[in-house]
Amino acid sequence: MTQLDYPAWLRIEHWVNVLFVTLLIRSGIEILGTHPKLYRGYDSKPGSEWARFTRKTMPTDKLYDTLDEEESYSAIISLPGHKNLGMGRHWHFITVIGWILTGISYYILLFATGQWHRYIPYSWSIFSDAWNDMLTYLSFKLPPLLPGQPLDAIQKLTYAGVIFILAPFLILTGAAQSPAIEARFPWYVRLWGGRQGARSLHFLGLLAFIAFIAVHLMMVGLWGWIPLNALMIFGHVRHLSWALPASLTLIAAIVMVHVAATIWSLRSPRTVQRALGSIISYGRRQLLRPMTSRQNYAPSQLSTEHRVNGKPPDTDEYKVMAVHDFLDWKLDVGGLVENPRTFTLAELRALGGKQTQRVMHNCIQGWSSIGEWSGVPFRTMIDLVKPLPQARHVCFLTMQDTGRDEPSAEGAGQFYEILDLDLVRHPQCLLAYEMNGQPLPIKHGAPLRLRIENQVGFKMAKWIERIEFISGYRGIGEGMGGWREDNVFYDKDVAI
Ligand SMILES: Nc1nc2c(c(=O)[nH]1)N[C@H]1C(S)=C(S)[C@@H](COP(=O)(O)O)O[C@H]1N2
Ligand SMILES: [Mo]
Repeated sequence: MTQLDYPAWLRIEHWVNVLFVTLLIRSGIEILGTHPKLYRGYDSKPGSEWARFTRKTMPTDKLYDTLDEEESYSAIISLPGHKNLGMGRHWHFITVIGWILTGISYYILLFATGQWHRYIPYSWSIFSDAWNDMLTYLSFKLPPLLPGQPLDAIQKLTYAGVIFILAPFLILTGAAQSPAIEARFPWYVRLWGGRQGARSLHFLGLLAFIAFIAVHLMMVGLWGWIPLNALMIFGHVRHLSWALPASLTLIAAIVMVHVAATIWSLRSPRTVQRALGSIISYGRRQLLRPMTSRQNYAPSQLSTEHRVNGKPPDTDEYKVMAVHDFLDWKLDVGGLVENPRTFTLAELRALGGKQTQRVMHNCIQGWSSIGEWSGVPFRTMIDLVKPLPQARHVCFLTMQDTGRDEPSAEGAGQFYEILDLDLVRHPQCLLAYEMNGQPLPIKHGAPLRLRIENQVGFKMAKWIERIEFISGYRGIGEGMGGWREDNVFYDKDVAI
């Protein structure tokens, strides 16, 4: 049998893993804080949460939106803290890429070198051994190690569980929260008991990981911090006196990375967004972009309540239009097209080819609901206006001025979002004027909003008044691809 020593790759990957897992935990808590409530099933009906991490109560007598529910957590527990969902996501995703690559190389090396003997049990007796170990620990003694192995039975089982079950479980429940994956493989969401089920399980996985870390640290202390750290740092116990300073130095280095990431994110979020976003977007585009939405939920699955994000235009002009059922409203479609057009709502309705889809809405904050939307498929619009060859993106401009309509928002100016042309050609990309068989309600974007089912909610502009085909967007707003990207540093490619 292979000698179960501590080869260099094992030691290096152990410490890299400590860095990645702690970054994932803190950035994950940041993401949780933006909608600090957990639900079962598919949707997040207000009041139906089984856990909440906020003391805020929401008004029942006036319209509030989901940004009002957001919590600001301290940077001690979240990365970077203080309501920075965009930054939290950048760190979560960049780290998960590194974590998955480390994990894959770890699996390969484990099996290639025979080190898997550490973790894979040989016989069923390991369970009774583990039980005995547990009793031994409870009587404040240390149990025997397995013959020829560096671990006792309970440790071996726990490590196997963390490496082969818990880590993949976290990755799988994470993936189940990607709108692109959900849209393409609705059965996969069902597997986890729905979108909110997956989110809740992802959270329970986090708790399990935290519990593991706590017990692991306790065990290392119990069995001997110094010799075990010597093994995990140097691979042998010949320099015992260096083990304590070396382990403290490593821990300090990991803390330094956290502090640097936090300060960097709070001081220059734009740089973090650009640097991390470009790597993440690349990966996401390769993996998730090709996924086409194939959702068609049953009418019985429609959510009875839909949360709202964004406050409606607060102008007399809009209110008068609303009173007149948007008779005076017009949609301009132009930019780099052969046939610029203007439509009234009646003209849009008369276009024909009305499409209806029952789909799940995923807000970047983590809440979801299933709704039925009807309107003009965006492909019909493309055929009508005929984009010129140089058109590569589409900009959706709205009647909402965030500074005016949502003074608590972090940013100001006209809300707009830009999507790549290949995305809006997807079959379930819709200019919706109806929701659940009724004219679109004001809070959900009347008279016209976008539905793009393999993306996160913030790309689906509500209260649209103009659509422009463009060749690039660096000159628009802050040049990041939308109001949210400009003002709150969200990533542009939001298929997860
Ligand atoms: N004009 C405008 N459109 C918007 C928003 C906004 O603030 N302003 N919020 C977006 C976000 S973040 C989400 S999740 C969805 C919410 O849609 P709903 O309010 O109909 O549920 O709208 C999107 N469209
Ligand atoms: Mo959202």
